[in-house]
Amino acid sequence: MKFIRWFLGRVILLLNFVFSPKGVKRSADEQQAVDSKAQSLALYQFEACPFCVKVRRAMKRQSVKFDLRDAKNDQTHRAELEAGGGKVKVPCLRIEKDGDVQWMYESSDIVAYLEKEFA
Ligand SMILES: N[C@@H](CCC(=O)N[C@@H](CS)C(=O)NCC(=O)O)C(=O)O
Repeated sequence: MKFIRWFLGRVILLLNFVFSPKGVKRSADEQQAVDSKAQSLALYQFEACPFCVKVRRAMKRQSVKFDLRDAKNDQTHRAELEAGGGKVKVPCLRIEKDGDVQWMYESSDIVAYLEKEFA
């Protein structure tokens, strides 16, 4: 069972690599504004989780980069996610705004948020 899960994870990563989406092109100034806005975000994720791949593809489409935190192997990130968000479920987007922190679960909500903020 563990091997099948690992194998399917590799297939997902391979397909994601082969069919990688194209990122939107912006002027240097616009991209700088996006990069600076994205500094308030971090994604807690597992590398081969299909829902996390879905969110990373949305990031790629929007040409937005922020911290990817491995909540599977990195015990510090895992503990941060559990303490802040309330559960170890991924993907989870950590959004920091005006000193407040919001933890957003559900890949579809995260993708919709990225599209609203960066499209
Ligand atoms: N409906 C969720 C599903 C997320 C999900 O099932 N994530 C799995 C990893 S692929 C997980 O975190 N499992 C741990 C758990 O549910 O405790 C989404 O779209 O984000």
